[in-house]
Amino acid sequence: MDDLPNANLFAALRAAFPADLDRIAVETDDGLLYSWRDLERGSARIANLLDALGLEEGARIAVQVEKSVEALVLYLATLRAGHVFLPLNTAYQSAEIDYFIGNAEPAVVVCATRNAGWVEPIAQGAGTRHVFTLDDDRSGTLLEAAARHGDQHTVAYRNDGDIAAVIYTSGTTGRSKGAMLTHGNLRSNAEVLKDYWGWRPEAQGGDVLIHALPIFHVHGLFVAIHGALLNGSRMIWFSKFDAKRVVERLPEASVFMGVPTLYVRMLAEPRLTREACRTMRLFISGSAPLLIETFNAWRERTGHTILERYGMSETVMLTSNPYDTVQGERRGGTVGFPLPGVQLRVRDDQGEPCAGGEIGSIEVSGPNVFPGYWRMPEKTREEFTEDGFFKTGDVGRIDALGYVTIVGRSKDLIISGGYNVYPAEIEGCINEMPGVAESAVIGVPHADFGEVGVALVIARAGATLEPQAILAGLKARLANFKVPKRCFVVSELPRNAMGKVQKTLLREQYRSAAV
Ligand code: MLC
Ligand code: AMP
Repeated sequence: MDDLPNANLFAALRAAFPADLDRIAVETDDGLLYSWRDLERGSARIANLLDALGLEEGARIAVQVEKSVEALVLYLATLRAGHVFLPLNTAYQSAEIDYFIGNAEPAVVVCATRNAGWVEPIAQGAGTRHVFTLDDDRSGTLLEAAARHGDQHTVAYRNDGDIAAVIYTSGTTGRSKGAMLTHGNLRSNAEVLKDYWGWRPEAQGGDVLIHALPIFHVHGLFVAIHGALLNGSRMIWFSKFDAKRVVERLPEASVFMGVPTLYVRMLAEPRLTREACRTMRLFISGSAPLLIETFNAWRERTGHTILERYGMSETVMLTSNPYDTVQGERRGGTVGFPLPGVQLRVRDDQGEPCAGGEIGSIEVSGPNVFPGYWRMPEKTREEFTEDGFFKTGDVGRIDALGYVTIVGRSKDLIISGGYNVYPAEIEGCINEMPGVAESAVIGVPHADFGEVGVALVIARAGATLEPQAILAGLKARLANFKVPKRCFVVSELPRNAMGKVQKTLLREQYRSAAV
């Protein structure tokens, strides 16, 4: 077995570092410079620290910290040491973190110092042996402990099928599932994208990526970071997205990746011009539908055609509009073609293939598709077909030329500013509030976030409910992006013959509620 090359994703990323390790790898928006040597040595020190903890095979390293280059180094170190990275959205509050840590049973938890007071007891309760802190000002106990370790480290040997990361994705019944992604899933996808999106080797001028997404989800953590690292490309690193600042830095960059909200906000900046984009090679959008209006406005203003792609936590990237015009044009409203190696099919309710552009359920397979959900074998079985295709829960069609269009979702999901919100989770919280008989949460159009949640709530007989109090109650318990933007107390909800709430009707009725 040891004769096989090391399939550890870190080994592939490290092999792409430029020969001159003193060159700049990451430049933060506030002017800090990190060389490739800093990434190499910093990840070695943390990997040595993890090794010294004597963790068991497959140990999970759960991380809820603000975005920083040190957090990126922690990710690299976790891969390097052969452990499983488990990133958590910084917006999650204690009840949410309690669930993730309880479910994942991480060996190590890394959190912000300001949260340690409540994270530490949760971690200890779940049997976690090591809790470290990491802040976005290069401080915290993790770096203090790592500084006592050496800066040379041999990359742990891993097979393609070994788990590299667990990404929690909300479940339709309200409880999140941890999608396990292997070194092989992540590496194969990154290699395909390097080629498909034409990342430029240094000899051809190289690339500079503006990284302005959070690093706790697939888009910012895998697609963007792996893209740059696997090409040995510099990143301009924003700890938080700021449309004005990003537009100001465009003339130093060549690649940008964002969710549609980022494009909407940049279009509102008067300094976004063709001239500002003169060095840019590629703008990529994904994680949520890009409105055709945004696609057209961007082309008109900048002269660039946004490349829209489609993916998910369980599969990393699945489809992409073409980079190369030889393969076809980038079509607004579509997510392009299945990536090389990805099989994507559309089937009807009977499981029959949809022919001639008919709409159906999207199913996928390929080296990028995850092996299953963490400790949920039954859920995993349900989500795969008998012949091994993963049911995405997205509804779409494939046209005669092969372009895939997502037309909706069979899963009851709201995508708000690129974050997923599962109505069942919000409804569950509302239904537990005193005086509430029932609730329904729906997604409605929103100019900035694309879609936002609206809650419809029915009071129990004799109870009086205040919409603002309901929203405040949710804010105290849930990550802020999950809190509906509006709440209405209603006397009834439309139902079908089976008694099921008809959310399609509600979405129509409340279409303009959040505009
Ligand atoms: C922030 N708020 C949101 C929100 N983000 N509300 C709904 N949806 C969102 N996405 C709310 C906050 O609760 C707060 O409300 C107010 O807006 C301001 O908060 P903020 O923190 O200042 O917002 P901002 O920093 O401007 O964040 C907006 C954003 C961010 C668009 C930059 O949401 C973001 O980075 N989104 C990207 C998500 C992402 O990376 N998705 C990839 C998933 S991977 P209040 O009331 O508290 O003031 C995936 C697979 C794939 O899907 O295909 O890629
Ligand atoms: P997540 O669970 O956060 O990984 O979100 C994945 C979901 O985001 C997919 O199943 C799609 O519903 C949606 N998605 C990702 N990219 C796109 C896109 N380009 N257009 C429409 N929906 C998208």
